Amino acid sequence: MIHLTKEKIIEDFKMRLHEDFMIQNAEATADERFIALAKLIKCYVMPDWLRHRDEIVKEQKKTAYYFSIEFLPGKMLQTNLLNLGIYDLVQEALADLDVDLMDLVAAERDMALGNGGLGRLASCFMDSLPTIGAPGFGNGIRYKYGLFKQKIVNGYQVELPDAWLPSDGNVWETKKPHAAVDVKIYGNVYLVPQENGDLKPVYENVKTLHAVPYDITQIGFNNNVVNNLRLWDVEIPEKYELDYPTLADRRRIEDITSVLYPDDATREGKSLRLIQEYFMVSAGLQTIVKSYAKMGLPMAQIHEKVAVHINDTHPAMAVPELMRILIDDYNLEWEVAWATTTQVMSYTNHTVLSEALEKWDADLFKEIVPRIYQIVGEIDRQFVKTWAGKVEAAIIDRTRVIQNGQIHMANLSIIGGHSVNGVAKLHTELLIEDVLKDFYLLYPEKFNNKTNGIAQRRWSQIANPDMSALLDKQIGKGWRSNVHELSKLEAFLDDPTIQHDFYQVKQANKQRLADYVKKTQGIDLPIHAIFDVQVKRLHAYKRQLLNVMHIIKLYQDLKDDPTLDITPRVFFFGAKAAPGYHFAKSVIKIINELANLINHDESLRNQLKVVFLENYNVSLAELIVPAADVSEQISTAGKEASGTSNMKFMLNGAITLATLDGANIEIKDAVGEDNIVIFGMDKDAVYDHYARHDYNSRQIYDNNPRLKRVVDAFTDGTIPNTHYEGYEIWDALISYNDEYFLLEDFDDYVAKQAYISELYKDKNAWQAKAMKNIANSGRFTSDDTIELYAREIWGIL
Ligand code: 26Y
Repeated sequence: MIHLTKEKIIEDFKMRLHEDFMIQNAEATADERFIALAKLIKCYVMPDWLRHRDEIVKEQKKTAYYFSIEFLPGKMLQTNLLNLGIYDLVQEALADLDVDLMDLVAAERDMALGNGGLGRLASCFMDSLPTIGAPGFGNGIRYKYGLFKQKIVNGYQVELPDAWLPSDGNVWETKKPHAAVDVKIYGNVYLVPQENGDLKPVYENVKTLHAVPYDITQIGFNNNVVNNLRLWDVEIPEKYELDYPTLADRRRIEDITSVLYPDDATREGKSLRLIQEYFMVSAGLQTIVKSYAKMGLPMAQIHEKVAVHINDTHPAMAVPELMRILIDDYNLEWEVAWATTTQVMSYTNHTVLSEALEKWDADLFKEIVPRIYQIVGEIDRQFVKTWAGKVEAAIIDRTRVIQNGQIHMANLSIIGGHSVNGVAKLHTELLIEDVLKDFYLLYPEKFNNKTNGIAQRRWSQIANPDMSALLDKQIGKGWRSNVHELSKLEAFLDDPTIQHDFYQVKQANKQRLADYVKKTQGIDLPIHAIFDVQVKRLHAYKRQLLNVMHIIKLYQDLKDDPTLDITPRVFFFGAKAAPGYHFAKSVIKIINELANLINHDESLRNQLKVVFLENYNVSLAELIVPAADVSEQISTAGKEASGTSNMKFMLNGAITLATLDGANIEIKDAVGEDNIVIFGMDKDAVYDHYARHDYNSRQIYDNNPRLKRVVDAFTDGTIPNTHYEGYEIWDALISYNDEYFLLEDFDDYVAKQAYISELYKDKNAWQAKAMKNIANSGRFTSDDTIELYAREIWGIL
């Protein structure tokens, strides 16, 4: 990057304001200043970006393309400044102009083109890929509306559109009209024999979409490497304007990149979703193949220069789409095309929940992507032919791509690629032993584990500047570029002065969160209380409800004995429920009504507070995570593939309260059994219940009076305004046999919560544990995770 001084930044910044807004700094708004600074950053990185791209082309470097239907970067300003190594310099330059950098940060909108873990992981990888110097680019969709904005009205979740994209575009992106490609959907396809005997597809009545890319620079940490995240938008091609004569026709096309995950309850919603998936995959692959073709190497060896990653099954059509391009456009034989395609493709599974294993009705598939349907049919036939007679017929029936008129996208991804990975050790084990065991029999060599990681610079240096400064003081600044140096903190765990310093930092972070809650909800929070946090999507398996049951128990204890002293606690929840997920929405209503009840009950003497934080997103996480004392990771064992907030909390010194699930197990291995609080059934105990069909929640309820009282609180009027929701929950727990084993795990959970309350009284012991978590969090850096993908799956390093 060019050499920068404070003076130069000041001069350039003023110039930007003049040129773009015709305004002097003193009169500019935070929005204008943010845009001016962002444009300046783009300008500064441009030489690196161009150089890195040229280098890849010139050296013909193998490149990985991460295909994902979600990216969840949050804000980019601070990360970009930090990675460029100009954070402090810019902060000082702005201060000279009487501008607070944080006001500019506040002006940036969160880019929330994702739902949760999977999208956030994709963005952590976008940060880590350039950081390790790997040629790895993202490929996704430029949604006009990201994940909905959550409002809580009368305790209920209300979803509003998240119009994150300013009308003149996102300041970080660059539109690349010259790189647009056409994507064909609908119509009929016939195979017509050519003179040489080959069959060529002829299309009729297709609809042609114009895919226009927007590129967002992804800046490596202090290494002058800049990669690219390419997001596709749809336009109506001028050439085919007549195909879309009415406004309604046009709108239907624009809808394709309108919203992340349109409601798929209707056939129309489903079509839109399928079109989104194909649109992104086809536009991405056409571009990739074109740039490979420019190298002048044989198409049959494309796998030597290109790796395509299928992030969950949404981009699984990458397999038949690459086959289509190689066969139809480059005349490769099926076998040759298949050999290279399977070496190009790799797939990550992010869930064991059967409802999330994507399937499409063959009829719909055939209607929307007729040529892809033909190719999938051939993939299926070839698969059956390959394995017939070699393994039991039943195995083939369960693993083939087309079954009972449905296309199984996970099967397509596994058969069509060379690598299948889970996202934590236990998750990968479960894939092998249970969910994908038939595939493991066929292709054991494809399976591998890549435990998730997080962009640690964001979750420490940016989100927790006070802790970062303290770390600098104790262990030097080396940890900022090599996060494994955090282990140096191990030497100070028992030093009371340093413990106290970390305690002070935590308290200051708690105060910031408390101020936010006061400002947004008018609730006063005691910061000497334990800040106990559960933030993640709302889902039955994540068991927010178990947390609620413990709160009800504490409430009942305090009401029974008004003189009772407990370690004061503030319980924080942040969670969005899928718009059509009824049960999850009822849990949100219950939490809000319980919060209302508890927060206004003076007889509790401020010992208990409950806060539901509206519209949980990446930016809010940056405020919450540094303020947590306790990190709730309480999913039913075997259900949470990995979890990644668990790693963020650990890095910020929270104590993990967890089941032996997902990456919690690896956190336990990292910090030792004494430094994590584990409760409840493990995966084997859960699976034993499945095998024996012997779980009986009613029996547990009948035999445990304390638990019964808690469960009955949902229906006996304890929690106001929740008559309907209370019965729904009671039914789920008792009438429908408690699918996620809350009742069985309840007693142990309560006991371990009591242990945490005791532990918190000993500030030194608590801080030693908090510091041990920080010291051992280095292994969860996504820089290391992505290095393993780069070496072991993609072969790009
Ligand atoms: C097909 C559709 C129903 C679908 C939509 C979203 C399927 C899956 C998803 C998203 C899954 C997801 O976010 N999974 C999470 O991925 C994280 C990153 O690997 C994990 O840490 C987390 O445990 C997992 O729930």
